[in-house]
Amino acid sequence: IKRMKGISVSRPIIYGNSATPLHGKKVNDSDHTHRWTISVRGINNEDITYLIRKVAFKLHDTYENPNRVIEKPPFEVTETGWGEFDIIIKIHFNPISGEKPLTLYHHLKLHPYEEDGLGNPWPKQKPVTSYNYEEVVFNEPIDAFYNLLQEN
Ligand code: SLL
Repeated sequence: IKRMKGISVSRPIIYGNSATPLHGKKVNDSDHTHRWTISVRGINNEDITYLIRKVAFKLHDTYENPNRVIEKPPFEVTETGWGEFDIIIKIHFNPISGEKPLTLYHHLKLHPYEEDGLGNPWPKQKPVTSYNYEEVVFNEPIDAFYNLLQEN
């Protein structure tokens, strides 16, 4: 294996969640209050399949099968629930890269913590969002992976 000595390549990804209240609409007779989606994606919805092989989202243990593995885009999980919790996101890169998986943590956000800044309450239908930007750095990538990064 040949590594690109002294070279680092970075690629941006976005991860996080959106959530909307169910406004009392019952889901399977549960006490769920929100529908939410946790996702990992490229910037401007760029295709990141060259980079990512699969994404594992570890949900709270109150969920059935809390370990959700998504093998193709969109790399996301949509669920309903009543509470906020930390989601462990494990990103497995394209095997050609030889890179170790990257683990990220995201606090699922359901409730707006702020008003709109003008003292008005959060609009009822407006989704609550919490997204983070991550610059993934590959240090001294394997040459085949380096070439792939240059092509994408
Ligand atoms: C708490 N830290 O203790 C939180 C945990 C867990 C949320 C929140 C489960 C939905 C279901 C769900 O919403 N769990 O499967 O019924 O408050």
